Formats: sequence, structure tokens, C-alpha cells
Amino acid sequence: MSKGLLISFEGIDGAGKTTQIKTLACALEDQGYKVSTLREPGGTDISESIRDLLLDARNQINPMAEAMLYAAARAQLVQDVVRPLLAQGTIVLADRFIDSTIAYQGYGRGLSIEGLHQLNHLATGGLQPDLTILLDILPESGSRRRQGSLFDRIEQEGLAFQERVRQGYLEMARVMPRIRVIDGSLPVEKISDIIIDVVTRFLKGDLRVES
Ligand code: T5A
Repeated sequence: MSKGLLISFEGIDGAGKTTQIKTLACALEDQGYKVSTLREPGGTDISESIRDLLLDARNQINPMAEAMLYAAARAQLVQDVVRPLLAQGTIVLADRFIDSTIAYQGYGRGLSIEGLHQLNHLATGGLQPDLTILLDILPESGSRRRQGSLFDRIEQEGLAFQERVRQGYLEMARVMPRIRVIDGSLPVEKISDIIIDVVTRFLKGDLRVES
């Protein structure tokens, strides 16, 4: 592979992205691919510092400042990590990317969707995922799965917020062919099989995602 691929994982909090990325990374490495995993916000020193600010439940951050902080973390990550990896032919598995901003700050917080697309474009220089796996679960399930852990600033927004985010994701999936929706309420192993099948077909060129 001369140029790498960017595959993003999306979904509401607790959808199972991190769990699935680990399994997919192993499966792709077994097939001989170079694979890197990263998370958003995060993945560089600066982006991890911004993550701390964003998720600290004691911080009161207004929606526009929140959107710009996510964009700042993303700009640093894309420039320092994602583009060099792609240039080396690596498959990059991203735990969240640009669609999170549209879903959370757009559909969740109510900021202008068009404005956020422009912000994403500025932050990434126009980089888009080649393929996006959207794990769809009900907000109640996500909340149940995270019971026992401390809720961060975004998780504290509650079920109605998560449902707006979820509907935003589903709306995006209806108009963006690169987004594949997978039922995140299935057993972990079943979801892994589906994802490995989708990604393998995509890598072979058997899955079309152009609009
Ligand atoms: N955000 C992020 C924005 O608002 N705007 C942005 O632009 C960006 C990039 C990030 C927060 O920031 C927001 C979104 C987030 O609120 P985070 O901690 O990275 O914070 O949040 P998440 O990405 O949501 O991380 P989570 O760990 O909560 O969710 P995951 O990774 O989707 O779920 P995972 O794999 O850790 O699984 C959660 C639990 O469920 C179990 C797992 O074992 C685990 O215990 N589980 C299952 N249980 C039953 N059946 C299955 N199929 C299961 N799959 C996993």
C-alpha cells in the first residue's frame, strides 16, 4: 500500500469503539498491515493537555470554546501524527474524528453544523476518513456500560444530550456513504466479525463508499 488509510470509529459514549479498535488492529496486523491506533481528543502532548481541560467535570466551557478546543487538539494531532503515518502507508484507526464534532457540538450543543464543517476543514486541512464505523447503541445502554466509573464533563450531560448526538450520527450516516452503521448492542465478538468483514472488503476494493 503506497498511501495509508484513515478509518474512524464513532458513536455515543460507551458505544464500544475502544473495544473494537483493539480487535481490528490485531486482525489487520495479522494480515500484514502496518496499523496505528489513536484517540481524540489526544494523541500528542498538547492534545492530551487539551483533553484534560475538555473532560474535567469542574470546568465550565462555553459551546464555541469547546468546539475550538476539540479543533485545536485535532489540528495538532493531524499535523504531527496522522499525516506522517498516512504518508508511511499506515492504516490509522482513530477512536473519534471530525464526525464527533458535528454530532456533539452540532447536534448535541446546537452550534451551526455548517460552521463546524468549516472548523473541521481548517483543523485538518480537509483530511477526511476513508471509512467510518458508527457503532449505534441506545443512550441507556451506554450509560449502563459506564456505571461505576466517574462521569466526565461530556458524559454528565445526560441521556437527552446523548440521544441528540445519536440522532445526529444517524442523520450523517444517511447522507455520507463512508459511514457504515453497525448495531453496537450485539455481543462484542459478533460486532468484531462484522467490522473485520467490512474493513477487509473495503481494503480489497469490494466495498464502495463514494457518494
Ligand atoms: N467529543 C469528542 C466531543 O464532544 N467532540 C469531539 O470532537 C470529540 C473528538 C471523549 C468525549 O469527548 C466528546 C465525546 C466524548 O464524550 P472519551 O472518554 O474518549 O471522551 O469517550 P468515549 O470515546 O465515548 O469513550 P468510552 O470509553 O466511553 O466509549 P467507547 O470507547 O465507545 O466504549 P468502550 O469500548 O470503552 O466500552 C465501554 C464499556 O462497554 C463494554 C466494555 O467492556 C466497556 O466496559 N462493552 C460492551 N458491553 C456489552 N456489549 C458490547 N458489545 C460492548 N462493547 C463494549
